[in-house]
Amino acid sequence: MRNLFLLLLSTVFLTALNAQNQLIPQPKKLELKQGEFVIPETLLISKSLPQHESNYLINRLKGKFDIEISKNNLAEIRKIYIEKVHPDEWYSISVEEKGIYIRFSTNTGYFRALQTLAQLFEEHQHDRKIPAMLIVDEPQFKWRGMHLDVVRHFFNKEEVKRYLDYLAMYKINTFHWHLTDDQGWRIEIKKYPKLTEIGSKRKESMIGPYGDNRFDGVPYGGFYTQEEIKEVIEYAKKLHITIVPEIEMPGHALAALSAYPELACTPGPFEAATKWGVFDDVFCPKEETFEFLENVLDEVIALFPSEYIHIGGDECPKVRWKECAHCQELIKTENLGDEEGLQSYFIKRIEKYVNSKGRKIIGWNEILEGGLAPNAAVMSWTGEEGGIEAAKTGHYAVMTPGAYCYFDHYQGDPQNEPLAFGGYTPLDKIYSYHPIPEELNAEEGKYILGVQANLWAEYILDFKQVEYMLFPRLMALAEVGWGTNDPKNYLAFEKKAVDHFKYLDEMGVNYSKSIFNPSGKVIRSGNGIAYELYMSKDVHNIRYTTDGSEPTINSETYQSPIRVDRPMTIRAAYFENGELKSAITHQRLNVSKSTGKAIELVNQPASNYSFGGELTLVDGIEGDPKVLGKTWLGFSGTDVIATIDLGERTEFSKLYFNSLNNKGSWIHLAGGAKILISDDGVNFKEIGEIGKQKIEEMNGRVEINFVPAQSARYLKVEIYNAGIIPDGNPGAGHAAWLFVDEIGLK
Ligand code: TNX
Repeated sequence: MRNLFLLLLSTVFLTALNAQNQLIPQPKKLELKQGEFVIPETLLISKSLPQHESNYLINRLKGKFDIEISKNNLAEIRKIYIEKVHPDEWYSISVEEKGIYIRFSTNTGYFRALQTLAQLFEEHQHDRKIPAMLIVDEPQFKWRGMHLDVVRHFFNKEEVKRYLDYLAMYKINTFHWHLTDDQGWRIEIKKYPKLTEIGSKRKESMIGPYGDNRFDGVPYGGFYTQEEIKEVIEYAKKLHITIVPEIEMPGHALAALSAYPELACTPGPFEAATKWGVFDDVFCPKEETFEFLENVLDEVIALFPSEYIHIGGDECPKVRWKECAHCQELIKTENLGDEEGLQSYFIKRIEKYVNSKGRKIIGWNEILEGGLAPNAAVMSWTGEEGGIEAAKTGHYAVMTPGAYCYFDHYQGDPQNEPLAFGGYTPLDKIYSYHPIPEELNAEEGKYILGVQANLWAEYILDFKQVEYMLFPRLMALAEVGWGTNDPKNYLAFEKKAVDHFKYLDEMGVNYSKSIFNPSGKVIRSGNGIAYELYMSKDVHNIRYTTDGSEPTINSETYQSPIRVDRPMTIRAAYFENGELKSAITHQRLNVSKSTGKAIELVNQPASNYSFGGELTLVDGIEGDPKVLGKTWLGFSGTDVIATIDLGERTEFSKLYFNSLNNKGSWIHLAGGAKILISDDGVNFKEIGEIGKQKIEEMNGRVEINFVPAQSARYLKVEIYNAGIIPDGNPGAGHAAWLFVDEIGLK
């Protein structure tokens, strides 16, 4: 009897807990209470609540619930009172047996409350009872942004509105609209019609991986008229989303120059870019350029009501400025020192203009180079350093570091994913982010306006793929920005996200199911390697094979890391209740004489390109050109100097390694390599060398044969960085990246 009672009690308790577990972003404070609100056949919303917003709820839940605005003051959903004392986005919801009471200071607060309410209703669509509870909620960050690049590929106004719908559902409040770049100008400017007549079109587009250098031969274009822009801004306003437009300068300007070549330092002619990357032809800092940009900004400012105007500022090569007499003269007369000073002068002038119109500028972290404009805010993308520097000097910053916030990166093992930019940013990675870096004290931390994720569209061909890259990562971003993400409890968050999939299904959203796919990584095991499978779900539901066959429910159950003592392909899949739930992942492992041996590096790889540490170089997995983040080690400006201890004197006749060629991402083939051996690990003797030209001929798949065979215990492999990126390449003037993988020995 007592047990039965306990059982009943725990079921009651569990139901209570289960009854309310799907809110994303998690509210700041949620207390469950006794009792429940039973959802009536027709639910009335008080007519004293802001009606635009109430209509949103009615539409959002159409077909699931019958909701009406009341004719008199009798209603189940009621406003308590409006407290002007709270911040805009603050709200509280009290669900009681008699009704649902909402408090807020502004219509925005009410709208955020309605998102919570919509999720509560959806969760209880079938039992039609919402447990009594009190929610008191507000975001930690006031900038919770999501960006969309409509240049590399164009998404029409209806698609952009749909995108805004998605952002609103997860309480994202800022939409960063990337409207101009090298590959196209996408906003009508009345004073300069050629910007769209000519600048919105490109001859063709790059297809496939950057390194393939292939083009489709199909003209591409698209832009928004000012009428369409207004329509989208109106739409966003109803969703309480601010749109921050971006007009890129001084770099990423080829499309503008194709229409108005006189704004460049050289005569042209120019064409909108057909490939991705960074281009040398940029706006020339002459008077007519400033006049042009000010006129463009006038129209942009008249359209967009946002406090901030994004002026780009990233990746501006200085090659043209170096050779331009006017620019050099300007550096002298204005005492700017060098081209970086000139970039800073450029941005400061634009800032002054934008400020004179009552607005502020925000720019990518390169606007720090040569000195930041006085009132500018920084969008920190190459890492967190830009944001830290800004905050420490009293400037506002939005954090959007590539390693956490780039939704153009892969979200699962690349072999199961559509082609993406590179990198590896799975759901748990974005979920683990905290926008205020530890380097900042409390006072400085206040300058972090918030967080944003970016969706660059080089490899995003249509809106279905936009959805795929956005979901479910948008949900994690939402909690990061709301300040309620709890990385220790990632699995609880993942469960909520999976629960939301059914709503996305109902809406026909093409979200990614990559979290169901098992991932694998190589670990050391004895003096060799083993392959460990991992995923956020129970790994014991994984079945795998090593003989090349497809895993089925009858295949081996995964227990612990699989010993890899010979070349093999491991195939694995996740099953639930006997049913295949994931893609079948596969990994080829090439065991050679160096695989799994102790390896030491003199220079360390960059932290965001060292996924598996130095073992990556001898883990039996060949670097995959499709993915930069996982199978390679990436070194910025430095050489690979690796010493491998083979454990005992070992004979070998061939050494091989891969060096990646991806100039668009600033990754250059190695400039040369040397092989040395030793028996004591101290005194090394050179046994082979290979030059830059040979490496280029082999396109980075380097093989060195030894006749006669060599024998040694220690092996030192030196692979040299290409140095400074030469002019005419993306990133010219910066240190090249060297990406190396798999040093094999046969
Ligand atoms: C860098 S992020 C860029 C973009 C690319 C993106 C691809 C930034 C300010 N510039 O032009 O699309 O990388 O991830």
